[in-house]
Amino acid sequence: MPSILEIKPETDAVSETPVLIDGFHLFLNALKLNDIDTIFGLPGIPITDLLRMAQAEGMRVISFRHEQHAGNAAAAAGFLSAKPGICMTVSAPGFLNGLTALANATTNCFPMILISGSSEREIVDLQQGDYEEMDQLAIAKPLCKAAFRVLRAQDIGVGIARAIRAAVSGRPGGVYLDLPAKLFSQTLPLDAGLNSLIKVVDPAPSQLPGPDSVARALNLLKNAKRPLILLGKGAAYARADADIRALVEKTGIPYLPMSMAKGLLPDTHELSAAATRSFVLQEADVVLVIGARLNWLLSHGKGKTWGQEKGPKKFIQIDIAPTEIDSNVAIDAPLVGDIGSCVSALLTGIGGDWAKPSADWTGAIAERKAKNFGKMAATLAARPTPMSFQSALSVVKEIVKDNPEAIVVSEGANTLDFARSIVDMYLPRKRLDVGTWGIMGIGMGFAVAGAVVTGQQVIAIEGDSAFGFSGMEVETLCRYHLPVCIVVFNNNGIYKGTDQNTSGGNDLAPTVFVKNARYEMMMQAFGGVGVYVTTTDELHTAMVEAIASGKPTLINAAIDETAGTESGRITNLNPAKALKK
Ligand code: OXK
Ligand code: ADP
Ligand code: TPW
Ligand code: MG
Repeated sequence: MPSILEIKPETDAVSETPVLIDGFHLFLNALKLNDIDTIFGLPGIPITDLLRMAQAEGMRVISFRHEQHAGNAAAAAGFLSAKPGICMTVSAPGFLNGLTALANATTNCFPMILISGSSEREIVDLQQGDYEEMDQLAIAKPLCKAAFRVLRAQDIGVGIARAIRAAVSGRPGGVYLDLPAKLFSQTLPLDAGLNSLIKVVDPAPSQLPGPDSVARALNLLKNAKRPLILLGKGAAYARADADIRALVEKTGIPYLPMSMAKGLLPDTHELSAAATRSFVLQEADVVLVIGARLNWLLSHGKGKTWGQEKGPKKFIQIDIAPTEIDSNVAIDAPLVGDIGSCVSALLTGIGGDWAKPSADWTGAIAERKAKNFGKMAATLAARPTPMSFQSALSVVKEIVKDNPEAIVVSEGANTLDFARSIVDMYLPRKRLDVGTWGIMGIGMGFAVAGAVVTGQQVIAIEGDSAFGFSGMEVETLCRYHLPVCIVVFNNNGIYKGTDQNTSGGNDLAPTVFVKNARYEMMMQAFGGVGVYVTTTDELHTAMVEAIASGKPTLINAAIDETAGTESGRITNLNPAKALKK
C-alpha cells in the first residue's frame, strides 16, 4: 500500500510545484471549488485515503458507525443548507447501507449525493468475483433522481458538476455518483486537471410562473369564501420565508403547516389553523398548496378528511415539478415555478385592495382553536405517575420555547405524533422528522447534521424503538463533542410495552422490549452524559443542564407503558383495521 505522502500530487523536484494531479485530488478540488466543505461517511477500501486527504485539505470529515446514518446526515445537511449533502461509502455493502438514506432523501426532496467507491468494471461486468463486486450504478438508478459513473480522471469535474446540478435544481433529490477505485490513482497534468474542473453557475435557477397562471390563481383566491393556505416542507426548503409570511399576513388567510413546515411562521401565529386541522380541511373552499404533495399525509386531497360530501374544493398548487400537478385530484390553478418566484408574483398581484376572509370563517377557526388549546392545556398540566407522553412533552415544549434556535429532530409513532402537535416551533427549518415515508432511523444522522451544519443545539425527541435504529451513533456524537440532547420516550416498546403474546409461547410479543432498559448508559459508555428520569421536574433539570453544558446527553424518560396507541394517529392504515370494518 502506498503511504498517504506518496500519493500526494507529484511535484517538480526543482521548483517543488506539482506537475501532475491524481484522481483523489481532482475529486477533492472539484468539491471545494463548489463550496462543499463537509463529507459524511465511513472509511474502507477504496476511500480510506480519500477521507484522510479530504481532512488534510481542510474539509470536515464526519465519520459514522453505519452508512445509513452518514447518508441521513447528508440528506439533512442538504435540506438545512440548500447545498447537496455528501455521503461517501465503500463498495457493495457500504453502498447498500447508504442506499436507504439516498432513496429517503429522494422521496423527501432533499438534495444529497451518495458517492461510493466501486470495484473494477472489467471484472464486475464479467461477474468474475471482484472484491465487493456489485453493479452499483444499475442498483442505484431507480432509487434516486440521477446516477452517474466517472471512469476517467478528466471527467471528474463534469461528474461532480452534473451531480450537484441534478441534486439541487428543479425538485431537489438524491443523486448517486459511482467512482471506481482505479479512477483515484489516474493522473493528469496539473494545469489540464485543474482546468477540467467546473464551478457550477446558478445550480438551482429560478423558474418563473407564467403571468396567465398567476392571474388564474389570484382570481380563484380572490373569490374564495373560506380560503386556506397549506405549507409543506418544500415551502420551508425554498427559503422564501419573508414572502410567505407576507402572503399569509397580507391576505389574512389561515394556514396549516405540514410537520416540517412548522416554524416557517411561528406556530403561535394567530393565523395558524394547526390546532383545528380537521375542521379547516373539511370546510375550506379554496386551498392554496405551497410545496406539499397531496399524498397519503393529506389523504390524497379527497374523501372525508376533505369534507368531500360538502361539495368539491378548488385547488391552487405551487410546485416546481410540473408532473406533481393533478397527481391525486384536479388542480384548478397550477402555478409551476419555484416557490420564491411564485409567491412573490402572487404578492405583486394582490395589491392594496385585497379583501380579507370574512369574520365568519376566521371567527369559526378562532373559536375552535381556543377550545382545542384549552383541552390541550389541561392535558399538559396534569402530572401523572408514571409520566404520560403529554406531561413529558410539556417540558420539551417549554425548553424549545426558551431555545427557539435549537434544531428539533423527532421520530417514533406516539412520540412523534404527540410531539408534532405539542411542541411549537418558532423559526423556519428547525424541525426534522420521519418525512414522507414515516421512516424510523433518521434520528442520530439528522441530529449530527443539525449540529454540524448549523452549530446549534439539537433536541432529539425519540421513541425507544425509533432510537434503537441509530443508537450506536451516540459514539459519533461523543467523538465530535456535538451539542445534542436526546430524550428517549421509554414506554418499553413499539407503540406500548404491554402487548401480550397470545400464542402461549415464551417469546415476548413482537412489539415489546426489555422492560426499563437503561438507554442512558449507552451515552455514558462513550463519555457523554446519561440521565434516567421518572418525573417532569427531573426531565426539566436534565434538559436545562444538557443545553447549558452543550454536552452530548441522553435522557431516558420513563413513560407510562400502557399509554400508546398502535401506529399513533395513523392506526387506520393498518390492514387488519380494514378487515374489521
Ligand atoms: C394540533 N392540534 C392541536 C394543536 N396542534 N390541538 C391543540 N393545540 C395544538 N397546538 C390538533 C389538531 O387539530 C388535530 O386535531 C390533532 O391535534 C392532531 O394534529 P396533527 O397536526 O398532528 O394532525 P394529524 O391528524 O395527526 O395529521 C395527519 C398527518 C400526521 C398524517 C399529517 O399524522 C402526520 O404527519 N403523520 C406522520 C405519521 C408518521 O409518519 N408516523 C410514522 C410512524 S407510524 P383535529 O381534531 O383537528 O384532527 C408507522 O409507520 O408503521 O406504525 C407504523
Ligand atoms: P410535505 O411532506 O411537507 O407535505 P412534500 O415533501 O410532500 O411536503 O412536498 C414538497 C414539494 O415541494 C415537492 O412536490 C417539491 O417538488 C416541492 N418543492 C421543493 N422545493 C421547491 C421549490 N424551491 N419551489 C417549488 N417547489 C418546491
Ligand atoms: C425503517 C415501522 C413505525 S413507528 C415504529 C416502527 C417500528 C416504532 C414506534 O415505537 P417507538 O414510539 O419509536 O418506541 P412510540 O412512542 O409509539 O412507542 N421500520 C422502518 N420504518 C418504520 N416506519 C417502521 C419500521 C414503525
Ligand atoms: Mg416506544
